[in-house]
Amino acid sequence: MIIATTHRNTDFDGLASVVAATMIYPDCVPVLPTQVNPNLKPFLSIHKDLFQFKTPEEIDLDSVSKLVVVDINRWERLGRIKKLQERTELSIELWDHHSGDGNIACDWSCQAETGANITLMVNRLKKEHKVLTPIQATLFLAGLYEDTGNLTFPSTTAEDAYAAGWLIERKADLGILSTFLKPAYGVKQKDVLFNMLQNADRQHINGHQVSINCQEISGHVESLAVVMHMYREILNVDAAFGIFNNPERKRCMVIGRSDSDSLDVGLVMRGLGGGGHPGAGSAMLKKASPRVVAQMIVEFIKSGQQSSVMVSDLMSFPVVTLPADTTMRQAAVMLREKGCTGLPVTDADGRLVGMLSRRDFKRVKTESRLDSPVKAFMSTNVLTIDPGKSPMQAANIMVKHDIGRLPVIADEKVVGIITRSDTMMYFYDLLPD
Ligand SMILES: [Mn+2]
Repeated sequence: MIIATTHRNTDFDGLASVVAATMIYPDCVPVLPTQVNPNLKPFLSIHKDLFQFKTPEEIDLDSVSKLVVVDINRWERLGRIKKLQERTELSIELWDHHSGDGNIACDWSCQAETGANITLMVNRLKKEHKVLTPIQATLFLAGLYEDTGNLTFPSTTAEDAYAAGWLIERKADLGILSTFLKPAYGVKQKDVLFNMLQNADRQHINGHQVSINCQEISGHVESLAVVMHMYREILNVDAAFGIFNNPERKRCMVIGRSDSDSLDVGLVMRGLGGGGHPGAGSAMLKKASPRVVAQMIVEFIKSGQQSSVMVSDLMSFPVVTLPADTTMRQAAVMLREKGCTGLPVTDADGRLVGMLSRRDFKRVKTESRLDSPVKAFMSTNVLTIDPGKSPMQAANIMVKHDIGRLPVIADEKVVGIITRSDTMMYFYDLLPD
């Protein structure tokens, strides 16, 4: 007998991958762990007659000749199926998209770091020109969307997006999908979040609002990343760190989320022996006291390891400024010559007093008014930014006030100017070195 199975606390990706396995391996019996994620239950009860899942208890393990493991690479996550580990003559095939240390030795495997495991299996189905029903396509897309956050998580690859396109072509039902796809946020996660909010703290570190929260957890709690994401959003801090201490297992899981590009969570996590990228990261520490871990996080942030790119790196300088008594006629020539849509206006000491833009010429009604000084037409309510601020902060101000440029001010002097396109170039990583 061939069986296909996946991890306990099965998610849509695991479920979809088990169903895909039955299409790839003829006569394969799909085995679903008894414990599945809460959001799978309504789907399973509606589609009960369609998928003939067996529980591990219903399987005569002695008659299993081949085991297909999907969306996991560790025996201890397989529940009762783990007993097959002792069998020597068993053939094992593995489909897994998790990086790192698995412990299932297999005869054949398909492993790649895609955002979802179902992507690997969809690629095979595509190659074999398999025909999918709309229900299968919907289930597969549910798995793909859940694991990639609708293709938004940084782990998402182009392969995932191609697979999604292929599934939509095969009539995956997006309406049904949104009904079943709720974040993996169940009772356990709700309890953790509730406890975290009850003793939430805020600290000011290096100009950042940061919250560091220690929680004791027991057993395995999935989706703590989702909890951290919500926690940071509710507290509305720049960055949030959750230290989840599991005394039985003598280990601490640290998860960080940041919304500020000047606080790189990935760097902090690398300092703790983990990893990640600027917005999200995690680390696993053995035998560490949560209090010490919290101190380490504070130290890493204080030591100013954080990113690096500032407004001063992106701004243009020197800046052409208009003395306040320049006439509108002269200013028009300047704007045309410099090819810009606005210029800062300064007083005799070089201090910023206003901003003149092309728009302001609309208020020049008569020819003679062109001889009036710019200070009569400029806007005096000028927003500025410090050279040490982050590109994200500059972009936030420009978006919020719908302006295209910000004068950069240091010691009351205009030292540069940063435009919307400067920040766009930075976000899309298009800056010349
Ligand atoms: Mn997965």
